[in-house]
Amino acid sequence: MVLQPIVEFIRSHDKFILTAHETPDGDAIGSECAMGRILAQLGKTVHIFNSDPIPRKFMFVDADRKVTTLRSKSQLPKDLNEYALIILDTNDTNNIGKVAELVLPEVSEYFIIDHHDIEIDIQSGNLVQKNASSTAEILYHIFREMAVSIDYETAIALFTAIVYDTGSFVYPKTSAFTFQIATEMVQIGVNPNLVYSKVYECNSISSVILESKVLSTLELLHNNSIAIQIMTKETILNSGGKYEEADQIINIPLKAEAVRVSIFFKEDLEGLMRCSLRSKGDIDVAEIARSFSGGGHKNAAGFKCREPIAAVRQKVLDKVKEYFH
Ligand SMILES: [Mn+2]
Repeated sequence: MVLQPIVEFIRSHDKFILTAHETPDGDAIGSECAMGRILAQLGKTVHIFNSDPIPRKFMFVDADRKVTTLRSKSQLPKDLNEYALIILDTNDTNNIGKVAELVLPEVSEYFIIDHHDIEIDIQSGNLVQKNASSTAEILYHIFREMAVSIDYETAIALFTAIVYDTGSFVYPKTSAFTFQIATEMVQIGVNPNLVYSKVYECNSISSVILESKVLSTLELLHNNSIAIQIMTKETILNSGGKYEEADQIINIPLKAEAVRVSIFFKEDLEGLMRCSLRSKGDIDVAEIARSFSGGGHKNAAGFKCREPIAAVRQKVLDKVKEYFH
């Protein structure tokens, strides 16, 4: 891994804004919090701004209560042009929402750290390690290179990010090195059962109701090999749950051996429809997502729907079905 450019980037700036992708997940939040603590340790000024709120289940990771939802310019530091921006867990500047509009054009420089598959060359400095299990895993390499000390809070953030992004150490990019980092984090004091219970057993009751409502939309096609679920704005409102609480529902159909692709259309409260895709084995859903201007990993990807859902649904199905011949 070529670490010198990011080490140099960190050393050469004093003020940082950290951000991650829209609807931040465990890796996005954990990576921001870990990087935030390390930069603070190095004496840097740090702010964390996201376009969407931190999901309730990841609040325990934000020990310093630094993760802020960016709503207006007035929240930003006055000397924004003296700040450098680090974009975590996405390599697409169209995927950072309000930060792209209010921060990106104003900062002196930006740097991307990510592990999603990418085809185009990024213009800015960047560190994209496609084989890494998580962005947090890349951060671990950077921290070791810089010889900073990883304290308990930083270890919790890194461990949670890795647990989330590897589906508890089982997704395809999980490596022996992923386990080595986890071992070290546990040696620092992280309790794996505590992290599990925070991430997977502290959901709201309304999120469970939301899950049952979405699961009832399940449609099975192509000999049960393709599963489709839909969550509308009304479904969210009727359940009392939150958009971000639906992040695991897409994995449920994959529990069936026959299901090889799970497709999930989800509308947020602003009416924006997104399509998430998960697959097992050789079906490359990142390639499918890219044909709709999205992106991701081979087995987990997504895109924003720019056309009516019925039309997108058919186009996605046509693309997916190509993999079954
Ligand atoms: Mn990630």
